[in-house]
Amino acid sequence: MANEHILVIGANGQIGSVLVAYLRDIYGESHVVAGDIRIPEQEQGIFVRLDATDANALAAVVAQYKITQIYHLAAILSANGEKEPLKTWDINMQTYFNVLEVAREYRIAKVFYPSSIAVFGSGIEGTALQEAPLHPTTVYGISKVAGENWSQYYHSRYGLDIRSLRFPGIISHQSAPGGGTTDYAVDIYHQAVKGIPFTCFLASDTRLPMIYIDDAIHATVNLMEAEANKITIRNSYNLAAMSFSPREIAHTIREYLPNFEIGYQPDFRQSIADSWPDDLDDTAARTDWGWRPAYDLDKTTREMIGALNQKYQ
Ligand code: AKB
Repeated sequence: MANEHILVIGANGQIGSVLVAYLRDIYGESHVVAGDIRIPEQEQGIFVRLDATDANALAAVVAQYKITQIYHLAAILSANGEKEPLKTWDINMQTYFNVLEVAREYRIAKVFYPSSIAVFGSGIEGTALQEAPLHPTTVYGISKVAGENWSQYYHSRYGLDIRSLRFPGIISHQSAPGGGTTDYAVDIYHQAVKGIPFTCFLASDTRLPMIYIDDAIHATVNLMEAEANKITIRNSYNLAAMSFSPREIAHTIREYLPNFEIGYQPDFRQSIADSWPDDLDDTAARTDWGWRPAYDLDKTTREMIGALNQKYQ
């Protein structure tokens, strides 16, 4: 472990900002390099300004810090992606090709690639099985399906140890999510704690799979630390924790903040949400490397309201 040198690309994003601190606790501060195109408000530990579309810049960081593992978290998400489809495809794919190639050339031991529930689309009613057909409706989803297939290809052709999770919407208080369809489930807590009525961009009964950030981080690191012979899925593992609608999350918030008000004005994100499954079957993750979520909706609401109360005090 002491010899690991980890690069997190997209370190200032919703997952990265929590993952970097978690990895530094495990591996030591000097063993984790945070890379992002955006300079962080507060620099802690090693930070490199990195545009992951620049293959040479990425290779220079990998060589300089003798990187042995890469977590590639940079991507344009589902809702923002629909505003500029071709740019989204270019950025999501170029950055991943650069990671795959640098990993091959520098013999990186392990790569983490986040996939998403956005890989699913029409043809699934209710719960998406691990082997469900993938017919994404967004350019983000298309890029994630392509990324999953390229992961499988680099694994079988070059033996690259790439591990991946199909993340549900992630709920966190540490940083704002950036341009996804599940963002409402974070924004709603901020508004509720500030005492402002919330207008939801999805209809009241739109159920989507979600996960609390601590569970998302544990799943990521547990998958990366599992023995290689336990990993039977080389495109991406379904990952499930909870599933709820805007009406249900509002109901749990009212248990803490009884005056909280919510209204509904569905926009273009409704059709994206409608194309995603209500829930995922994550039996493979549970069986192969022991995945178990610790947070349901009630526990998530308690954590979010507690943390945001402190933030806005
Ligand atoms: C999004 O909404 O685009 C993301 C995701 C589910 O991958 N949060």
